[in-house]
This record gives sequence, C-alpha cells and structure tokens, in this order.
Amino acid sequence: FLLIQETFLSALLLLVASVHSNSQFLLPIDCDDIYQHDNRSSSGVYTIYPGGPTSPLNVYCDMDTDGGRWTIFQRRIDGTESFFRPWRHYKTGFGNVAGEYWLGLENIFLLTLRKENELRVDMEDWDGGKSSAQYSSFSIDSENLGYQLHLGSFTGGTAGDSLSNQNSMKFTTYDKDQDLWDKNCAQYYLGGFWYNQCHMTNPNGMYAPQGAIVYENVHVIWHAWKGWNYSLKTIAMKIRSSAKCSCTN
Ligand SMILES: [Ca+2]
Repeated sequence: FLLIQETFLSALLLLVASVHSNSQFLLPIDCDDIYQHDNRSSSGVYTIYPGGPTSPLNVYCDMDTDGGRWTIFQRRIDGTESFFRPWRHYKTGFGNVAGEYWLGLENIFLLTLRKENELRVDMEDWDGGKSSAQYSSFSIDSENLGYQLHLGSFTGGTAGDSLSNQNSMKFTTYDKDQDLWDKNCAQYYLGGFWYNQCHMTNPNGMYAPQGAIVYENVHVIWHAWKGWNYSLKTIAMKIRSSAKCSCTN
C-alpha cells in the first residue's frame, strides 16, 4: 500500500513539475511568442495565454504584414458582427476570431502589461486600396482606471494619423460614459472606443457595405485617409512586441 502511495505521489509531483515548466517556457503570451518559437508560422487563429496557463485565449495572428508577429485585437471585414455593444461585452470580448471580433479590454490590458508593444492599424477601401498607420507604443490601463489609452508617437503610414487625438482617453460604451463630451460619444457614434469629444477615427462604428453613408460620423471612419463621409471596407488594429525579433531565418 505504501509503495502504491509513493508511486502515486511521485507521478503527481512529475505532473505538477511538467505543468509548471509548461507555463514558464512553452505557453505563448502573444503572436510574437508563437512566431519566435517557429518563424514558419503562417497567419491564422492561435491560442495564447496572456492571463496565465489556465486562461487560454483564441486570437488571429498576422504573420505576414511587415515581418509578422502581430496580435490582432480588433478586426472588421464584412459587417457580420455587431459592434454596438455594452461595457461587459467590450470588457470580455466578442465575435469570431476567424472573422470579425474584439479581443476584450481585459485581454488587451493583460497583453500590454506583459510586454512593451507598438501599434499598427491596417485598412482597406472599397476599390482595393490599402493603407496603414503605425504608432511607436500602445498600452492601456486596468479597468478601475477606465482602460485609459496610452499611445506613442505616430511613426508613419499612408493613412495618416487619426488616433493621437484620442490618446489618454478612457474607454466609452453606450452604457458607460467616460469621454470628454457632455453627451455619450458611443451612443451618438454607434460604437465603443477611446472617445474624446468625440473622434477622428471610429473603428468600432457602424459597418456600411460599399461605404454608403447613412448618418454622419457613425461609420468605420479613419478621417486622415478618407474623411468623414467614407466607411472603410476593412480595418484591423494589431500590436506586437517593440523588441526586435530574435528568431533566426
Ligand atoms: Ca460624455
């Protein structure tokens, strides 16, 4: 009996040790980790662990654009998903990571807590045109600080800078007003975002097929590229570690 117990105990210890080593060395925090582990990884859906080994999170990794390693936290491509949602949805995330989704403010907070990141926003118009905007750094605060946005300087991209105006803003949804307008920006511009009073870009606004505008300023707008009266066909917001890739090719 004693022997069986000892065998069981050592097996248990082995299991604990292996789980422990997995969490420390193998589980990826983000798409950067996945690419560093295998630089032949292609773009697609992967599981990451920004909240630790017991909190797996599916995400779409962009392994192609400008060297890859991008963790996408926001993506619009076809209007299948509603982005006019309450605080609790924006907090935890929603949508389908193979299509349109928001990764969740809590997950974005954890991702930017773990590493220093840069931001890239990629977008497309309805005539096959592509454009982007890049920022030197990106992080957000915790929920009790309103998930406040901390954006570095605009570092390039033909779309121009439409996000700096919303730097240092807290996050606002139609049921939680933390913007600087006397009304609620999310309610009026039909999204959830880091609104000022209110926006120069509205990535989570109303999706408009063919870019058709129904009401002013409520659509998927990036003002510096297309102005107020144009709703983008696609937009994706993505982050990656500012540290250079140490992967060998
Ligand atoms: Ca307000």
